[in-house]
Amino acid sequence: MNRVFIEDTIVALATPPGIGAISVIRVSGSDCFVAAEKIFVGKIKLSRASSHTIHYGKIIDEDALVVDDVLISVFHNPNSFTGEDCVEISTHGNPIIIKKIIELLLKQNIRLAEPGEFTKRAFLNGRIDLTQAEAVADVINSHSEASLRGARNQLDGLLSKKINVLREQLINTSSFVELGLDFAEEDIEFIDNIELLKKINGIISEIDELLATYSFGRMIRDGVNVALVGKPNVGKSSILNYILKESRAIVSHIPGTTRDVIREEVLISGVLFRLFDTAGIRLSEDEIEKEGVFRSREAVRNADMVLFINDAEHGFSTELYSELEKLTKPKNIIAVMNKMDLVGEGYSVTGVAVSAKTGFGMKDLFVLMIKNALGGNNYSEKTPLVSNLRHYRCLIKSLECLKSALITAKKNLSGEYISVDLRAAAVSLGEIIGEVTTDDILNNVFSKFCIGK
Ligand SMILES: Nc1nc2c(ncn2[C@@H]2O[C@H](COP(=O)(O)OP(=O)(O)OP(=O)(O)O)[C@@H](O)[C@H]2O)c(=O)[nH]1
Ligand SMILES: [Mg+2]
Repeated sequence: MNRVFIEDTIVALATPPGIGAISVIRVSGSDCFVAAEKIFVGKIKLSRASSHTIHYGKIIDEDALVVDDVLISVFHNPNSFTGEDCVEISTHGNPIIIKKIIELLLKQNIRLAEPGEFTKRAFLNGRIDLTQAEAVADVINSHSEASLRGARNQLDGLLSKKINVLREQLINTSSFVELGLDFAEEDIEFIDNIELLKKINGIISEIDELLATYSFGRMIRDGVNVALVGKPNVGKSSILNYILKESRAIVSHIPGTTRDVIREEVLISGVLFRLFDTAGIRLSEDEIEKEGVFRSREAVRNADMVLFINDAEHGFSTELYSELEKLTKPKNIIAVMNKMDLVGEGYSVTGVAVSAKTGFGMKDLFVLMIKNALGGNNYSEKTPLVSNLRHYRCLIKSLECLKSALITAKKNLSGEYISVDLRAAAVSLGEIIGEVTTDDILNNVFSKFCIGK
């Protein structure tokens, strides 16, 4: 679906601002060759150069002074990232040079790019769909290997392909229903009610499957929020420090040491964990500690995973465990027994046995944390994952329409109602891949990008 894209030509620095070995200035649009040629002296005219070739030369200013020697990469439409004619100028990485070259380009028929505008053009020119455009931002912003793999999965179009298949099925089904309406008087049916119910149910369960990947997809993309909670003095802060390999939180033998929630990030096996060390939970008259304990409970509510820490001196607190079960899903709780160095063999343990002092059992704890984060799912690299709230919401909308279609079909009501719902369900799926868009959706998606992308 290559749409012809006649727009102004845009320029931006594509590499981070500041000093570096090289910087890359990106220019995209129909005037880019003419504009670059005006400031470039090289062996070849850029507009005549083949696509995907690189050319050495000098950038000169209005007084014919050399600004820098550069390499210019040439891309002819439609075979560029944006789908337009495009040049990328590699310069020495000095902000003064960059400023000068961009100024020289701006004096021609070129303007500064808006955030995400290169990617937006790639989308509008049909080079990528909307989920892939969003994945470009995710790839750039990934903080862990796992989130990078998730973004890669989306950029490769796994989600788009799945959505496209479902959307086509929906459109086909509603076409059959509509055909039936046209031939209602002849009493010809193109899809019988049983077949229709089967189709709708099939698509509902596929959407359910996609929705089920969301909590995993989101954790992989944004990191896993882990609350370290337990009674005072069990060694929560010691465990945090052990995991971080630094003395981040104050540790003392006095119960009630930690008051504020302490937040730190750590990568374990390529997954980002955001750890929240909290105040030990107990009844306290102390105003500050009371607030700390209040915040501990908040941390449990907001966590994807709870490390419920106990110590071998005092044993497992069933009463606090019951309280935690009310604050979060039990499957999110990992019971940990700390201070195992203080007890002999044969001590019966509820949970993972560890010692923050000696490091005993910590590897087992990490394995369990990873396992819990993956939620027992056997998702492979090829499983389409939903990790974006916008996609999640569109899927929910689509599901609601399908459920309404199902009710109508079960009541054997007129096909008109069914087809309206099926069409609406298809529109919601179309919104995910950008087949159906509004300016609001596009602005929302692309404003999150940086300039130059
Ligand atoms: N022997 C032994 N002592 C430990 C271990 N972990 C922590 N401790 C000691 O237990 C005491 C309490 O440790 P903290 O890490 O401050 O405990 P906490 O759970 O953060 O306590 P609060 O912040 O008061 O709720 C300190 O004296 C630690 O040195 C361990 O594995 N073995
Ligand atoms: Mg503490």
